[in-house]
This record gives sequence, structure tokens and C-alpha cells, in this order.
Amino acid sequence: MTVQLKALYLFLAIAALLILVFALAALSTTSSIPANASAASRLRKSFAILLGLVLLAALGLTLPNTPYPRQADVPEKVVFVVAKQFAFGLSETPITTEEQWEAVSSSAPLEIPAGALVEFRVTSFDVNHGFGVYTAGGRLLAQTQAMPGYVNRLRLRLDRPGKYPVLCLELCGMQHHEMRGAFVVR
Ligand SMILES: [Cu+2]
Repeated sequence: MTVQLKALYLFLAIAALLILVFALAALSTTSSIPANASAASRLRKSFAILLGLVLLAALGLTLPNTPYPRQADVPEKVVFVVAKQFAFGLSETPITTEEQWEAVSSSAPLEIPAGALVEFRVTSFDVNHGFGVYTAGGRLLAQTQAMPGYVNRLRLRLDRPGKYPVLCLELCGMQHHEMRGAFVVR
């Protein structure tokens, strides 16, 4: 089962539970029950404690899996990415001039070793673009924004050899739909 399908089933289960709770609450109001303020406040307090514990547990379980790179991890390869209307330039050395960008954006796809921790340093020469890495089958693997004046770092470890298309994920102009690049994992 894919993670998307699991998320859908979880969502449907929680939605069904909520509907059930609302239905029970609605049905319980057909006969009048005298209000008991102290019991209600006790119930509220235990709910607050329970919610706090659930949130703490969720934080404790998910925070160690934060997608942001740890300072101690050193990438095995650094790839410099510059987006520009309407192509991507990928290079092993920094791309600083238009001439360098023209050369790398029109050359053969860059090669990346399989299984290596790669850090993409993504920026733009003109407007905001999106740097979306896809599988050959068209599934989005990872993405970050390409912004002029900023360098966004995206770390990936790709085990499967093959060609990985790169698509722009930000409507950046008239030929946005044609803006693509690629790299090869070997
Ligand atoms: Cu673009």
C-alpha cells in the first residue's frame, strides 16, 4: 500500500469517527439532562491533559525524522543548480555567469553516483522557479524553490540508476510548461 493510500484511509477513518461523535452528541440532546458544571470541568481538564500527551508523543515520534540536514552530515557530492527562463543548469562547479549557464544547460545531463548523499544548491538567475526532481515514471521525489538571491539546499540519496527528469514547479512565464532538465544516476 502506498503512503498516499494509507493517508487516505487514515483520513477516512478519522472522518467516520468524527461523524459518529457528532451523531451521538446530536442524539443525546433529545432528552434534557441537568448541567453539572464541576463534572464538565473535570472532563475538560482530563481532555486537555490527554491532548497535551498526544501532541508531545507526536512531536517526539516525528521530530527525529525532520527532513532538514544535520550539520554533522557532509554531502558526498555537491551539485550547483541555476534555474533561468526556461531551462536548468546543473554543474559540479558553481555557475556564476550567463555564459557558464548557457554551456551547462545545453550540455549532456550531469552524472551522479548511485547511493551517494547529494546536496543540490539551488538558485535562480531571473524569477522564482521550482526545482522538482522526478522519477522516470513521472513521480515527484523531492523539490525546492529556485529563488534569485537565495541558495536553497536539497539533499537526496538516489539508489536507483537511471535518468531523473527535473521540472519547474513554479509558473514562471510563457514557456514554463517546457522548462525541464535532467541528471543521470549511475
Ligand atoms: Cu521555471
